[in-house]
Amino acid sequence: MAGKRGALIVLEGVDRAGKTTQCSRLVQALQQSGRPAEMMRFPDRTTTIGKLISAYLEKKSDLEDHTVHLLFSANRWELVPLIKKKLEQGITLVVDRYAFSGAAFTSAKPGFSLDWCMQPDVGLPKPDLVMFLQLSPAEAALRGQFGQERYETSAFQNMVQQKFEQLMKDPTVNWQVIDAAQNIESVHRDITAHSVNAIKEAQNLPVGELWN
Ligand code: Z5A
Ligand code: MG
Repeated sequence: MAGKRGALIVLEGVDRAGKTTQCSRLVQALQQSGRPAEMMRFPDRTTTIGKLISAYLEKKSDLEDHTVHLLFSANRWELVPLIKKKLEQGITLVVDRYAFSGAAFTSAKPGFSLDWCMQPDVGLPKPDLVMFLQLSPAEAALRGQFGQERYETSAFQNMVQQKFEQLMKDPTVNWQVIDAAQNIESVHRDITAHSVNAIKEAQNLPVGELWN
């Protein structure tokens, strides 16, 4: 009998919402309960493409806006064979940002439509669950100042939040909004409950294609 596949679980949200914290906690909890799980993050700054992106985010280089958008997308596509292999092996992948960040961040720039921004990621492995960690700018501010990287300003982050809200209206994606203002433990409990459900539901279904 063929083994059961793993689930593709994505965490999205604004700056300092706790995505990275919660991805690691979730992977740990799944592993401890006997469910094989691994973490991935986008951008994956370790690849050749990822290094170009990282230099851009750190403002060590400038890239034309369309170009960097396509690099972020290419950085996901280059990992698709690995994503598919892990899912087939029954490993659940917990992913820190995905195509939704790609579309939300570039479409927050002047002159970019959300539709254009989504196109390069059409057909990526479709997440079985996307959790949006909701946090107001006031609550994010309590977690410290913005960092020094590109995009880390309140005007830009407000625009990004609006774009995420547009993306969340899409009923073809399994969105769950999580109240990220709760303490780390409570957020973790919510996220784990949704994930365990998604793992159960995904195991006998084929992996879908995003936005297709
Ligand atoms: N980007 C793009 O343009 N296009 C794309 O396709 C993709 C990304 C994929 C890279 O971000 C940038 O690239 C990002 C989007 C853009 N630009 N911005 N902004 P990144 O993922 O590398 O960013 P980061 O440095 O990891 O920051 P972050 O993701 O915004 O933070 P976070 O992961 O959501 O939060 P955290 O690191 O887990 O927590 C932040 C702090 O809050 C930390 O001190 C925690 O201890 C604390 N924390 C966490 N949870 C709580 C709770 N519940 N209560 C209190 N304090 C908490
Ligand atoms: Mg992070």
